[in-house]
Amino acid sequence: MTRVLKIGGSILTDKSRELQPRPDEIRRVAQEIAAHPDDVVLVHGAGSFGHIPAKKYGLPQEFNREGLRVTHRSVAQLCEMVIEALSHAGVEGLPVHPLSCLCLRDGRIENFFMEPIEEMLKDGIMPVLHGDVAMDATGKAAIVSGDQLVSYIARYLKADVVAIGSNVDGVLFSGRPLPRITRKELSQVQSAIGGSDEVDVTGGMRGKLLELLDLADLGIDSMIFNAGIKGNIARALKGEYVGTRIGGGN
Ligand code: IP8
Repeated sequence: MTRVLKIGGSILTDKSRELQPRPDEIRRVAQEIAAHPDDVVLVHGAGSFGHIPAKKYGLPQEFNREGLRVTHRSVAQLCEMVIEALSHAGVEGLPVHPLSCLCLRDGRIENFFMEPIEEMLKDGIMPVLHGDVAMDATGKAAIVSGDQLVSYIARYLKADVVAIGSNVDGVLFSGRPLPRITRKELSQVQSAIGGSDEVDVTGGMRGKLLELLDLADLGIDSMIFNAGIKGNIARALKGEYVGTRIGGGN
């Protein structure tokens, strides 16, 4: 059972303060993942390690070489903390930095060298990816969100479980999480679905939903759930739909 799990940067970091991890939450998340570690590709958001430096340097609208370097360096640091916590929880993971293995065109993944991820899975190693800066064949500076990575990887690996954990209970409509959403229903709820309250250069909840609806169009359902609630990550990894299910099911 191949599983693609994303844990949002709002869980792992304090998104209002640059380079501010939440060590207790990183540890808890690692322990929950360690309870169901097999065939999991882990993607984490950039949180305040990515969105704040990216915004400071005007990425992705402006091409800023220093901004690319500084932003990548700090998201890689967060990735290292996640891998360290996983190792303490008994799971060996390795970093797969998107900057070095994929290329975008107009902000969308065009080429992605997936073999290292497949080999790691075969060898019982958890690949750990993250939202990152990336090169774009059109010459623009670019950012690849963890959500876009989830959607691409889930499609490529034909994942059985696809789950995006954020700090809200799912896709909220009138303050309540929708149990399920399909593309047909999107127009009715779209105006109520926001971006993000914090600094976010990749589109917040709307960005997640659009990525996952693309996946649902290919027959792969997914979920957006609250990873801040203890136990939810384990439930999601077992394939239980928590939060909002994206897609129509079979
Ligand atoms: O937190 C954003 O990734 P996300 C990546 O998954 C950067 O949206 C560098 C801001």
